Amino acid sequence: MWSYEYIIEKGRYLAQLLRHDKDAFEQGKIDEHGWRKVEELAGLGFSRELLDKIVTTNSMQRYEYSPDGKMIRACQGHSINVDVELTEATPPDVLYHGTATRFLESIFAKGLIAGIRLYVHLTPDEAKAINVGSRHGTPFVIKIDCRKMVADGCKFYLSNNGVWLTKQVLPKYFITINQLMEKIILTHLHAIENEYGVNFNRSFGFYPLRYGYGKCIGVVTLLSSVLLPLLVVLR
Ligand code: HQG
Repeated sequence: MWSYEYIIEKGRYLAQLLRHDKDAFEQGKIDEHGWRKVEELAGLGFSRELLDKIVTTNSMQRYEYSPDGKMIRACQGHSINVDVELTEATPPDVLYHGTATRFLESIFAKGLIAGIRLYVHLTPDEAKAINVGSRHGTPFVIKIDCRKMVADGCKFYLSNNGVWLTKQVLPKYFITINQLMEKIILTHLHAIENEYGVNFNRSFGFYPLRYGYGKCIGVVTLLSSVLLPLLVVLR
């Protein structure tokens, strides 16, 4: 009886009412655990049937009812300061964050920050991360070394709808950046090898990238500033 578009539109409005309605939170209409009365939402155009339809058809299972069915809340994604009783859990070794290329400069400098939301959102599903990123522009997926984060004491929470949440992700945990840096360094190394007919791997008997991109930058700087001019002269 409702069109797909109508349900999507109402779902978006519901997300706003449950995650970001600061006035309602301050007036006590949303409790400390994020619950809002179904009865009150009826006054805002959400009949019980409509709520049922939104809850059951929502592709990401964003909403849940209280056990007695009298209240409803969003599982994650809030900007209002509620405690939705998230479960602390150990994440998979790798999770993805979908963003847009226009944010990368700031993200590479500061890391991933929660912004207006309470947490940074991560997913084990790379395709989903691309979708999330494309909402903001040209998508870019950052791969995160959660194993290292856990080893360093960072906490992760798993929302009831399967989204992984953490307070922030520092750039040192971005596997993507390491990979990008490796690619850039390798490209330069190969270009230098081709240009000067040398093979660093053979010549020096080790593979510099094993030692991390920080040291590699040092190696490349050293090669380009000292050794290469020397090679050119000796040749
Ligand atoms: C970016 C959806 C500049 C961040 C999804 C993102 C998700 C930075 C944007 C959920 C930054 C925030 C959340 C930094 C992060 N500098 N930009 N240092 N750190 N950003 O909408 O993750 O459909 O608040 O990369 O499934 O896009 O709403 O977060 O691009 O789980 O249910 O700042 O929303 O769920 O955007 O999406 P958002 P998000 P729902």
